[in-house]
Amino acid sequence: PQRKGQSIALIGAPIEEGAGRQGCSMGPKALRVAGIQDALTALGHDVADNGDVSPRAVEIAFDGTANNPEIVTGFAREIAKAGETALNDGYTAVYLGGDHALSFGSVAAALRRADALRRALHVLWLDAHADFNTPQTSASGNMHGMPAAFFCGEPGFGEMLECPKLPAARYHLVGARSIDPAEVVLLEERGADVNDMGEIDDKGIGAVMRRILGEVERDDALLHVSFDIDFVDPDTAPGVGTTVPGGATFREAHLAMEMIGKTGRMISLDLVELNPFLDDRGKSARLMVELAASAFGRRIFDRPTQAA
Ligand code: 5AB
Ligand code: MN
Ligand code: MN
Ligand code: MN
Repeated sequence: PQRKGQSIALIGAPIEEGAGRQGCSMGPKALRVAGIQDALTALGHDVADNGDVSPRAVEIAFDGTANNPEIVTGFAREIAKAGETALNDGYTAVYLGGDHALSFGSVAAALRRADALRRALHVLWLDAHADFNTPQTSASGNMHGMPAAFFCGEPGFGEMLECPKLPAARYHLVGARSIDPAEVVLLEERGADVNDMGEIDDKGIGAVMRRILGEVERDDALLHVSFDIDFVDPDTAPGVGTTVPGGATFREAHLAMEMIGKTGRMISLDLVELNPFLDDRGKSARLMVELAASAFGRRIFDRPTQAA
């Protein structure tokens, strides 16, 4: 059931070097201006704003194509450290991105925490993309397209970061509509759980989410949710660099987040890929805050008889 009165830690990660264009570094500020702290506090949670991580570049290189590995690695390590500390102190972590390369760190923290508790972790990846490239497969070299391959244990990331491996079957991609050919091969070979937009159109977001969250329940697992704003259709959420038409509606995203909240199993949430430079008068930032609130218990009408 939905956990009331949680302690939530906001962790800002102004990373943009994982993306192909600038602007995501303004994301944490935009989410704060859009009222993330007040929205979660209003739901009865205790919300601490831990500020932004400020990493140093690390000397590192990968074989293949990977842009800005030094600063992306610096961010990943600092994010993992800040996240692990928050989780160990009993907080639910909410990462304010920043591009999706922040998840190298946030998922590492969640996996370390789950390991320490001897619990399984599932990762729910709400995204137009699979983010399953490696420096060997990536055509762009942009590292925001790689974190899922990293934490599922694909080789090629050297000494980037200490991270327990996630079995690919516990990587649940929802909303996909742009996957590179090499990613398709890898996702199939590793047995990742890919749910594309066709699946959502055919079965409905409710059925897709119910099946995934049922697996989380079955494993008595913890859940990390990674919300890439490009999961939502760009007409609804224009503040993104990598727009792909045919995305989730506000209502689909809303239901998904409510269902996540009702499990009471989410230990951490990424809010990523918001590019305020491309946004329309704060529309996408506000949408992200709304959807985060849904995952933390905001309901239109809470029927007492409604099954949790
Ligand atoms: B995002 C692409 N697969 O690797 C690549 O926005 C896009 O975090 C990656 O999901 C998109 O460059 C990364 C073509
Ligand atoms: Mn992504
Ligand atoms: Mn994406
Ligand atoms: Mn993107």
